[in-house]
Amino acid sequence: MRDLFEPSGDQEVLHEPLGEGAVLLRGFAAARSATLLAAIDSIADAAPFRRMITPGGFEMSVAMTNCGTAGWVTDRKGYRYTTHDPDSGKPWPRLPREFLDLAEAAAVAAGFPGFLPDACLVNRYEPGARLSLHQDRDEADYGHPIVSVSLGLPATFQFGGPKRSDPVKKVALRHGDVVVWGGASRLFHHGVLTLKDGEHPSTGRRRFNLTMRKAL
Ligand code: MD6
Ligand code: FE
Repeated sequence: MRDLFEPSGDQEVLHEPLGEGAVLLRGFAAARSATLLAAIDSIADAAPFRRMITPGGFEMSVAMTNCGTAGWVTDRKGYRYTTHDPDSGKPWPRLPREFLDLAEAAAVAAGFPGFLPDACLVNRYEPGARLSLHQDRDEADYGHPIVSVSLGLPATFQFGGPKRSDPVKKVALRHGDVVVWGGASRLFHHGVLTLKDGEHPSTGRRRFNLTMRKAL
């Protein structure tokens, strides 16, 4: 199944279904990547990337920060959304207009009109970083999709099923790719394999991932 459409201007984008309600929009954010990366720099100036601690006491290999009315955090007390950055006590930086516009456009392209995120988790991977299989279930209403944007070095994404032990499909996510994920597979397990070393013209030895959510 191959479905072509126009995201903006004359750029062609490939629609790849990943599962029920999950679609990969190849290159959807490529034309806006410089703006997105500049916004990530501003967010990190106000709320620096940090490696959070899991409830089990492990330091995550992925460094994280947030913007929006709510931000996702983990520490010894558990996983949750907070309105303030626990490191500074300040509210998370605002969700930039460019993030909101992209999230809405990608959601429309994937068949989820009217998506308005209030939270964006920003992940930063350096070579060796990985994200083990997990579900995103700290949001109040699973009826909303999640819009995920990959920037910089490519990574292998694992897309599993409702059980942690379900087989996973491996998908390469590259600079500018967007995944919109809702519907029946909203609670499916997923993860990111260990980032391989490399050099990307826009981000150097790094991968960034934005996940925009309606958390509250
Ligand atoms: C990442 N993404 O790509 C991690 N979660 O770095 C996620 O964990 C994720 O891409 C929920 C929905 C989409 C995602
Ligand atoms: Fe996730």
